[in-house]
Amino acid sequence: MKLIIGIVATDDCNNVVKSLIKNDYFCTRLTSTGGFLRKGNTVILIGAKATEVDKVIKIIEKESKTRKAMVPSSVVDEYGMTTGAPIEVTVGGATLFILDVKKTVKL
Ligand code: 2BA
Repeated sequence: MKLIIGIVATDDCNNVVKSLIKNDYFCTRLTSTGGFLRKGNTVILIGAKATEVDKVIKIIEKESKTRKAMVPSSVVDEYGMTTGAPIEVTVGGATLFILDVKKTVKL
């Protein structure tokens, strides 16, 4: 058993979750905030068999779009980055962490 922790843009979350459910995967969504941009994003937890991990990754990949985001001047100033002008960064599609699960219990 594996735990897939996916961080996705909130705009993509509904499509990712819909597609996971349609394909018979169980998932949990947690509202979260990016540490750097401090914009809302969503963490999706998916418990799946090790043999299913690649299929889950494909579903998330298909539904998550990369996008450009501006780093606000306040963040640029706070972290003392470059000239203090706003910076454009590429965000997403998704950041995934895949962990081994020792035991799963549903009571
Ligand atoms: P944020 O931390 O708000 O980061 C948003 C985007 O800002 C990142 O996109 C990246 O392009 C840029 N960025 C982040 N930290 C930076 C830094 N120290 N210097 C320069 N640019 C930086 P993504 O890499 O696609 O990350 C999207 C979101 O996924 C992140 O939002 C964060 O919530 C999460 N994330 C990404 N990598 C992570 C990691 N290694 N551990 C935990 N969370 C992660």
